[in-house]
Amino acid sequence: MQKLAAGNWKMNGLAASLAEIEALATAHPTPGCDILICPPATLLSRVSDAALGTSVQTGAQDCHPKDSGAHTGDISAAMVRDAGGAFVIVGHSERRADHGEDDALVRAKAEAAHDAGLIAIVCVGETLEQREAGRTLEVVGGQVAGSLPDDATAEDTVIAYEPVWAIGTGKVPTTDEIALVHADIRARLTARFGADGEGMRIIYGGSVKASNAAEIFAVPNVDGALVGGASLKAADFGGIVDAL
Ligand code: G2H
Repeated sequence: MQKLAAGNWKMNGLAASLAEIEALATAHPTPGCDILICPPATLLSRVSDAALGTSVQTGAQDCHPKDSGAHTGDISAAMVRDAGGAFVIVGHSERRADHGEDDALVRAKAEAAHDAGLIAIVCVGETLEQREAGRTLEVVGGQVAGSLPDDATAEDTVIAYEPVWAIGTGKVPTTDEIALVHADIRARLTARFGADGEGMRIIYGGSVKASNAAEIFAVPNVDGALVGGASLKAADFGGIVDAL
């Protein structure tokens, strides 16, 4: 399967950031992996235009489960597609925490993404408290079960495992810890989706940078990365792309 280097700019990026897209595309015209940038919604259209015809694909960081309507401040999956996006991140832990999103809502968002023809990147991950209580596999397994639509396929769905305590902290699980969780997710996906579960990409997120990317990508069942801070600069993100 083609691995995925996905950049999540979170609430960062202004018009000047478009130069980073140009630099990234120019430096990686024929990468050995899929390259994705998810800018803030305000920039999606312009980033998509800048990336058109290059190796860089674009996506959004969230979508509403409904197609349209009175939902102030939200954007629909169809709007993401209309703005040039091919992917959407759903259920990121920052949205689960900041906006009270639960598995049922995340699943509805993933279904909306699929209906609009988008690839959904469904995020899961345990808190430090849950890890220390020995509940990592139970929590992550429950999120995988509850957040994925029944008709998810290897083509339209990516799982992002992001331990909440590793996000933006510089702390990264050991490669053994990553291997254990990714293998457990893979087993659950295969049990539920068969061949599609075997082919579904499971990417790791949480303080990935160029200096630790190769080590993380060598872990079995790690099919790429979801990258926050280190995706903001083309030079930093390019180092991660090169490691895939
Ligand atoms: C995890 C990740 C991107 P960072 O949230 O989704 O962020 O790489 O900054 O830890």
